[in-house]
Amino acid sequence: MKMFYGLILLVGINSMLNDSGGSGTPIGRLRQVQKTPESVIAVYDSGKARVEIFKSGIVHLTIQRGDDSRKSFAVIEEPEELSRYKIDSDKKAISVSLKDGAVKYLPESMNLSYVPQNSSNQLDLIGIQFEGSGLVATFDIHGARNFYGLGEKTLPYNKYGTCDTMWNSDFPAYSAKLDPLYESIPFLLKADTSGAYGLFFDNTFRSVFDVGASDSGKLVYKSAGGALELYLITGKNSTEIVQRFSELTGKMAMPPIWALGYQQSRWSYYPEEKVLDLARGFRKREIPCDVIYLDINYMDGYRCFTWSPKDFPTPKNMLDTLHDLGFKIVTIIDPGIKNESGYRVHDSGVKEDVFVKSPDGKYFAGQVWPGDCVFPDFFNEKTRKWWGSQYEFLLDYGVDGFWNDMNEPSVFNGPNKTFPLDVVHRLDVEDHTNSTGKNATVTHAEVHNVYGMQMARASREGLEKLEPDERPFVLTRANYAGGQRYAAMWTGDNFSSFAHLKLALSMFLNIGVSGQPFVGSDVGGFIGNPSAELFSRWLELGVFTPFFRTHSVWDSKPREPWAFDSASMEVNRGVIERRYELLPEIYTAFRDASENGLPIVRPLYLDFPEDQEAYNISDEFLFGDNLLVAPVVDSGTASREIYLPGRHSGDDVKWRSFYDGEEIQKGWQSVGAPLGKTPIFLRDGTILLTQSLIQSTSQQADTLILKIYGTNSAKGSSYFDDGETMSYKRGDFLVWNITYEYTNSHGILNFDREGTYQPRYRFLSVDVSVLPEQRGRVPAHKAVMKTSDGRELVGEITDIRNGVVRVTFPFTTEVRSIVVE
Ligand code: MIG
Repeated sequence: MKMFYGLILLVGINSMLNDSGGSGTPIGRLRQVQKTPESVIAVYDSGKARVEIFKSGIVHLTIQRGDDSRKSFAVIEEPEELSRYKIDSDKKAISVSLKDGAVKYLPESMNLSYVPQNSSNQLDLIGIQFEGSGLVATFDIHGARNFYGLGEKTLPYNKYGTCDTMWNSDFPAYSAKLDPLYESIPFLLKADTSGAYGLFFDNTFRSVFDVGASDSGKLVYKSAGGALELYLITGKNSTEIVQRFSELTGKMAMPPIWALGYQQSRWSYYPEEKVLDLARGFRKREIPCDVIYLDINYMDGYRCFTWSPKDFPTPKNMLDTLHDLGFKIVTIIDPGIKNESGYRVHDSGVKEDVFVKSPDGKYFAGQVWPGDCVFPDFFNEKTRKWWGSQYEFLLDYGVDGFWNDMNEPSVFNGPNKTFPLDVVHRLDVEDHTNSTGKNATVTHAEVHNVYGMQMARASREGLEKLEPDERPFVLTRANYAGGQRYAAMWTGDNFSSFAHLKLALSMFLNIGVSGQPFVGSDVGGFIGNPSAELFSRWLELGVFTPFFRTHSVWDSKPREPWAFDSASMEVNRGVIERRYELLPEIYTAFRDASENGLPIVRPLYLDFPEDQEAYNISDEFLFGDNLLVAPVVDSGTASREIYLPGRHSGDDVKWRSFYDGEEIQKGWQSVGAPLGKTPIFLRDGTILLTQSLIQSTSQQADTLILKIYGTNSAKGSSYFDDGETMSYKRGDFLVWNITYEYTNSHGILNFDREGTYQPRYRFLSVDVSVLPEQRGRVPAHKAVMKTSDGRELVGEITDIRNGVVRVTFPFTTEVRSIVVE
């Protein structure tokens, strides 16, 4: 991917001794500045700096020792032709003017400055030191005090004043202060009312972000090795920056719709009869559920790609029955392969030579669940193909999706619970070039943070190959920037407490702006036992969590929605039902995220960048474009303080209660929130798309129900496809843009259709007078649908409840308009 024009003669490291430039670095003095079609390169005695532009708005600055380069694991874009931009370069300065600001690199001092167009917060790289094998880069942040992102992090929500480490780590029952955790996304978003920028440090070694913690005016970035690989992402606001970051590193693929349903997990449900009982338990009690998870006990002695002959003697029958009951099954798969000859996965891996090796050329072995294990080296294609093909075993039984755990990697007896740092990974040759073009290995120290992402990649690519027309579902615990392309992720082994419920949400918000929309936490907390109240409250958040799964440790008490008392079962059923009623909105939010890269669970500041208050709120969020959710994250309360944004921004947003359409004032206030009644709000002017109840996505809902939350006008849009195959990529989808106008005592809905997909609803209902001020005003004497094929259908009033009138028609995508009078 990266080609260098003008080979540089490597000068020995000794040149640093008589080195005057580059603040004492082993890079030496500036020799010359050269240009290629895509880059400007400053050549030093024994290193170089390179400036490139990605995706109009991203400046990529590399400062490195030597001449090696490695293909990024995260970045999927190519640099653009520099001729498209205004660039001046000479030995004094390389200056780039972009729409949102000016970036200047000074080759002599190795400093960089970014002067945004509309912000007081300039950013300057004021020093870079290469120390030992590592580097330290210091930035003057010019008074900026609001930083977000950095992926899966505990610590305070606003990263200013924190020190965060990138080193994928397995820490069960982590505390709210523990760092690092399972995944690393070295992307930092500065965002405040004056403007925003993003900093992506695409260096996969252990690294640390000291965001004003040691020196209140500085961001200090340290990495244990490699180069400064800085992508400075400019844009007019944080929304644009997050979008550009997702263009650079890729977007979530559209998941199968069943992965949006409610999911039930436990370490572990076994044996077979227990799993079947669980499934029947949901159906018997009419609590919707789509997926059951099998944790490590389904395997034979924890050997991947096997079934326990004792506890799962007839897996095919079990899966058939579960499918008949409308469930999908996800099984866990760990990277550790039992080091045992005679075990077919081990033997074929040895034959194909896919396992990670120590420097002495022998396989590295470490202890995990199966005992002594060897580990696939997911960094090369041969191994990834081998790994991917293993899934055929489980697919043949009918398993639907896969859960990759322990892939930090976590090794019970490894140094620091992982691989030794000198373990050798074999890269794809084309991913790593040096002057000889041959060096295709790296040490674990360099790529530790990417191991989990490459495992998820191997899993996804394998499934795509085995079942090309199915959308894979892969869940991963460890990940790196760009990993949203391969898998959903969950926040690992959290704890049953209200503090962790609150923490889960603030983690989702930062993970979301770091490019990963498909995220969730173990509902109820993995370790410990939630009270009935905590569990119901966590389910309430779960309804609006992209990945919605209850999961708990092996010694936890039962945690099915009915496991507490009958009153709480009723609450839990109602909460889970809401997920299914809102599925058209939720599915549409997934579609939007897969196209625009924005989070599904979205911090308020993304949509309200001028509202100062929005930057401090980590216990409320926007869900998709229309909803604002303020879950209760404290115990023993039936109300909460909420903040409705838009007060300072001069824009004309108005908020309404989801439940009765009442208008709610902007700003701070207290609202009622009894158990099961999550505070949910909508933007005034929304047509909300909901559906009648189903018990799982394997059923077709009877009725699509439009709810109009607008006085004089409203709009809504919804995306539909078959929910499981790739045919949407061939155009088989439907996007409906719907508008509503109220004039002359008529309400008129207009439907605009794109795509050919035919949803199989039987009825289309419209709740015409959700808003209190419309009750009586739209009495719905008569409602008439006109279709594009010239039909006129008279709607039937099927319900009048609390003054809300529901009119119902046969469902047809030919609908052009509905007039209510
Ligand atoms: O060492 O598979 O985070 O969800 O239940 C523990 C057993 C291994 C850790 C995962 C958790 C899972 C558990 N696993």
